[in-house]
Amino acid sequence: MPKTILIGAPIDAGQRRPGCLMGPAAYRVAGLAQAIAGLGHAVTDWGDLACPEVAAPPCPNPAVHSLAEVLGWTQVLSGRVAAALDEGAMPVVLGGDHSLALGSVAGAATHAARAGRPLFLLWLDAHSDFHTPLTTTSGNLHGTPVAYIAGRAGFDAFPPFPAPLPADRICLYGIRSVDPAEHAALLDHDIAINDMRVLDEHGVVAPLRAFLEQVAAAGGMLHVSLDVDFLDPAIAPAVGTTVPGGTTFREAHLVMELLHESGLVTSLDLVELNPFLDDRGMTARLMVDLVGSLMGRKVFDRPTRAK
Ligand code: 4U7
Ligand code: MN
Ligand code: MN
Ligand code: MN
Repeated sequence: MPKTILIGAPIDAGQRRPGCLMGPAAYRVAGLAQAIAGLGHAVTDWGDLACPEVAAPPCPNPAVHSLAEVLGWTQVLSGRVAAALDEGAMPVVLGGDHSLALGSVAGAATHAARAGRPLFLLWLDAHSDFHTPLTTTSGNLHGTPVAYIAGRAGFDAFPPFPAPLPADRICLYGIRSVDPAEHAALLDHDIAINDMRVLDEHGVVAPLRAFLEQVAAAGGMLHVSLDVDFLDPAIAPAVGTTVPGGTTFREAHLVMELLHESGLVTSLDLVELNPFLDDRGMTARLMVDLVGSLMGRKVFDRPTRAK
C-alpha cells in the first residue's frame, strides 16, 4: 500500500498578506486525508510543524523581510521531508506560502542524494520564483525557491542547497508573470520554460510528457510544487498573487492525471492557499480534488488510454 505523510507548514512569512498560515487547517477541513485514504493509501498526518527560533545575519537587500522566520522553516521542513522520504512515504507539504519550498525541496534533495538518484522539479506556478534575496524588489522570499534549488548565488544566509539541481532537471510550467531580474537570470540557465504561450500553442500534454519521459529515462525522483496561482483566479480565488489567464479546471486535472499515470511523483507541495480570501472553500476543495487526481482517482479505470 502506498504511504502518504501530510506535513502542515503554516508559514506566512514569505509574503505580506496574512492568511496562508490557515492553509493546513483548510486542507484538513476540506478532507484531504480522507480523499487520499479513499484511494487506497495509508495516510499519516504529522500535524503542523513549529518554526524554530534561528538568528539571521543582516541581509544586504533592505527590501527582504522575515529572513529569520523563513530560515527557521527551511531548516525544519528540510529535515522532516527527508525523514518522510526515508520512511518510503510520499510527503505532502500543506502550505503555507511558497517559501516553504526552500526547505521541502532541500529535504527531497537530501534524500535523493542519499538514495543515489537524480531529483527533478516540476514547478506549477504563474510565477518563475527565480529571484535571489539580492534581486527581489518586493522582498518577499516566496519568490525565490527555484533560484535556491538551482544553486544561484545570493543565498549566503541559508544552508548551502544540498546537491543543487542542474537546469535541465527543472521544469517551470504555467508561468505568466516574470520580473525583469528573473527574466535576465533565466536566459542564463537552460531551464525548461513552459509559459502560457507554450501551453496555448502545444496544449498541456506534450510539454509535460516530454519532461516526464526525461525523468523516467534517468530513473529520477520527482518533486512537484503546486502553487494555487497556477490555476485561473476564476476557479481558484484564494491566493494573494492572482494572475489572469491560468490553467482551467480541466487542464489542471489532466496535468494531475498524467502525473499519476507516470508513477514518478515522489513528493508534493501545496502552496499559497489563503483561506481568508476563499469563496466558501471552493479553492481548498479544488486543491483537494486535484490531489485526488494526482493520487489516482479516475472516472473509468481503463487498462489503456482511450483510442
Ligand atoms: B509565488 C513577484 F514581483 N515576482 O518577487 C515577487 F511579481 O510563490 C511575485 O509564485 C512572486 O506566488 C510570487 O514578489 C511568488 C512579483
Ligand atoms: Mn510560487
Ligand atoms: Mn505564484
Ligand atoms: Mn503567490
